[in-house]
Amino acid sequence: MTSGGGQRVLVTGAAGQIGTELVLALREKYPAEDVVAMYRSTPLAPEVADGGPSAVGDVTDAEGFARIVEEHDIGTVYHLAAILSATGESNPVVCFDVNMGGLLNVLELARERDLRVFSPSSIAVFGPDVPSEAPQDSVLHPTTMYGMTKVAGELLADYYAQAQGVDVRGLRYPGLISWRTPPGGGTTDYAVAIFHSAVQGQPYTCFVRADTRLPMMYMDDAIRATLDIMDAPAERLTCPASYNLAAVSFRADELAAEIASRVPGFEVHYVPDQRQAIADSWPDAVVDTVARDDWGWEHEFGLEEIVADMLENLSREQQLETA
Ligand code: NAD
Ligand code: AKB
Repeated sequence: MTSGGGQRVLVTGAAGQIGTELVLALREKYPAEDVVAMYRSTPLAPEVADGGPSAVGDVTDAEGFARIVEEHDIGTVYHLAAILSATGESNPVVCFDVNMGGLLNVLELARERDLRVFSPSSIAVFGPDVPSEAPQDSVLHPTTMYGMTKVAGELLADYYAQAQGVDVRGLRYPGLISWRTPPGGGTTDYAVAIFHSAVQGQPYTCFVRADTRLPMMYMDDAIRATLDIMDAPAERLTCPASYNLAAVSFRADELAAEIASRVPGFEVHYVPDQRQAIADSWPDAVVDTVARDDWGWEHEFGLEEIVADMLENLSREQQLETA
């Protein structure tokens, strides 16, 4: 076990899109009873709830969170509980409270109890003034509250690492595509919702323009990157809390065309809403050569592989539901 203070691992936000899959992956890597799934109101997926320990709590409640860490003998926290970009623009104060207050509670406890921390960042740290392919070292002027909390979260993580000696690591995930758990209120959610319509034989109404190009990644790659960066030797990491991470970039209509090549007759209509402005504020792609050089990051899934795997898994799930 690679934890600091205690023996076990805690995943906050364990009912979410990433948390569900990360808990399952960690329970493959470590004994299942050593991986605690923490959630608030959204229930855990049955395979997470039934496969090991869990705890109910709110990351903005410092005392309650400390109790969970103490009771479960936690040494490493994968801190995924957050409010994402689209929900964050509807509720900016809640977004600030959860994303900043929750992270501060996690990092303070990490300082007191010698915990290791994974704290994800996002392509949302970038604003409209970066090049269309954002380099690792860019100006960070996001236009959303979510992006602002991610920039401040990276700075907070760097502060706790440098001034307080906390081992905290993080990745700037692109939009993540997965079939097991629906995404929780982000701008890149169209790249998941489109598959659900396709397997149901329905047309999809896409909330961004056809020519919207964003950085994306399959969940399998994101989970592998998460486990790899936590295992990487500290001396290899030149920007431990804020690595650009890339896999593929595609326009919404390129994704639709790839799906239509496997689902004949599939139709997409484009009706942009307020999420278009968020998508337009993010870069088309990110440059992740520093992650590749520092700790050997390589993605495995391109657009074709993502589409094939998504359609296969969602079709199987749908057949099971209707059987
Ligand atoms: P999600 O919305 O699917 O899950 C987040 C979970 O946090 C939810 O289950 C929610 O109930 C929980 N939560 C919210 N407020 C809470 C609180 N106060 N206390 C406890 N739990 C609370 O999000 P996700 O997509 O799994 O994202 C996880 C992390 O990864 C976030 O930090 C997010 O910013 C980051 N990220 C995600 C993506 C992506 O495409 N999914 C991309 C970039 C970065
Ligand atoms: C969102 O769209 O908010 C997330 C992200 C890229 O951070 N998927």
